[in-house]
Order: sequence, then structure tokens, then C-alpha cells
Amino acid sequence: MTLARAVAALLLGAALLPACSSSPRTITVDMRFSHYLPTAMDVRAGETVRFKLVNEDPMTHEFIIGTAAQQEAHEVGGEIDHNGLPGQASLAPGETRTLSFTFGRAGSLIFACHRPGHYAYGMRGTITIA
Ligand SMILES: [Cu+2]
Repeated sequence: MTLARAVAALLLGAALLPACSSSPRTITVDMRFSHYLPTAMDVRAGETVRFKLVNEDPMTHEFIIGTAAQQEAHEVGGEIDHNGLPGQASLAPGETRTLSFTFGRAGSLIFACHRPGHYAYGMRGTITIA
């Protein structure tokens, strides 16, 4: 690439930035060996995030956003399919699915899987909302 082309590409990129800033940010969450990666995320109050959930395991997993109390309730609850519920998803073995969620006020939330034994095994992470 010539210098002129590199400069032109940079200027074009800068010109496109304002248009891109209004679309939701995508955070990819991998589920592997019954753990999430990443295990901690930072978002802004009021931000809408598009989660790309990738289940790499040969078993069903969940991605459920909630408070500690809500997670405890899910741990003893019986829902099998969480798809279509706000901030919740169920993923079949090997499935990739997207979930959009708008965060409220500043604080912290937990995301977790409540398939039997997974939460206790450590399939959970934290979201800090600032
Ligand atoms: Cu799981």
C-alpha cells in the first residue's frame, strides 16, 4: 500500500467513525469446558450490547444476566428454554446465537449458566456497569 492510499484509508475510516458509534457494540462470549470467556465485562449505563454467544461444548449451556438474587432463584428454578426472555439465552451443543441487552443504571450484574452443577462449577462472570 502506498503512503497516499494509507492516508486515504485512515481519513475514510475516521469519516465513518461517527456513523458506527450509534450501532450496538458486540461482545463475543465463548463457552468452553463449562466456563465463559471473558469472565468479566465493562459496559456503560444505558448501553445496548449485542452478545455473540458461542457454545463450543458438546452440551447445552445458558447465558443468563441478573442480580445475585436472581441467579440464586434461577439456580433452583426449572426453566429449560430461556430464549426470548430478556437477557437470557439457552444454547444447544455447538450453537452460536446473539442476544441484545440494554443495561440500566450503574452497578454490577452476574451472567451465569444454571444447567445442573454448572453454576457451582464456576460457570459465571461479572458485568460492571459504569
Ligand atoms: Cu453451562
